[in-house]
Amino acid sequence: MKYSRIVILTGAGISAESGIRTFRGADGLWENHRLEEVATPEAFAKNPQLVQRFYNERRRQLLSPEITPNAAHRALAQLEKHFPGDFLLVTQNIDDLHECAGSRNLIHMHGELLKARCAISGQCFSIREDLHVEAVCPCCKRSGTLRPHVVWFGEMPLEMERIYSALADCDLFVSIGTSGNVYPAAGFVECANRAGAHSVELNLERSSVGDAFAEHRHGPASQVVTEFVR
Ligand code: BV8
Repeated sequence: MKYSRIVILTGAGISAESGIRTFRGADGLWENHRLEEVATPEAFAKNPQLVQRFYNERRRQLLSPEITPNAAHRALAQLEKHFPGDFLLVTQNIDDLHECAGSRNLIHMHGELLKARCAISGQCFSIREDLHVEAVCPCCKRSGTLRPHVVWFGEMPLEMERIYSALADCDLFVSIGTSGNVYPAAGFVECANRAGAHSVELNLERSSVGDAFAEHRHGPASQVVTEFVR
């Protein structure tokens, strides 16, 4: 591969073939609520049980044994392992399938489904059998202070400085399995183009920001990603 600094962005589409529903594929609906109505601090303040149910249901699905990384996750982990240059994987997904496939240099810009965060200290805890979000917080010993460690609409995504710095310096930007509907992630391709990088969209179909990419390969991620990294 003739590149030396790669940034990859993934969205829900890379986990679709592992059995995790995408947002727009399911009309972005859950119990007749739009994602933008459930995944917000206001929704959590107004109806914490509804929001907890939303995340508990997705956590239960993610932890079921049949949900495993697919060939696209594995191809990215192999690329990172053998690529001699700089490699950064930024995911919008809150599942742990990239880690399970072996990816290491990874940023979860929208947080992680399997973690809870103390609203007081900001400390994060892995959600396990004996620690769920409704439990007493291990650090402040109070109940009601834990929340999903997830970035909601209107909240600042994580590690944005590190992401923008990598985008400003990359010579290859690859976007995989994202509809390009959610910002600031949907704007990353413009940053890469300004850096003079080659930009590639690997997706089932052209995304909302498809016109900004120099190259497109459409098809299921398990095929187009494995072919691209070959
Ligand atoms: C913020 C965690 C302020 C929760 C999520 C302009 C600039 C800045 C902000 C905004 C802006 N305009 C609007 C905003 C506000 C808002 C926003 O973008 N709203 C949208 C609805 C218009 N953004 C925010 O609020 C963000 N924060 O702006 O803070 C700020 C910003 C910068 C600086 C200072 C302050 C926070 C957004 C994060 C919200 N949290 N997730 C949870 O998951 O429950 S977003 C959530 O939805 C996901 O993380 C993901 O990002 C998004 C879903 O998008 P996709 O991953 O693309 O999934 P989708 O289903 O849409 O598409 C799947 C794609 O895969 C499809 O294209 C499909 O064709 C394809 N596909 C399907 N199967 C396959 C496949 N591809 C390949 N193979 C297959 N088999």
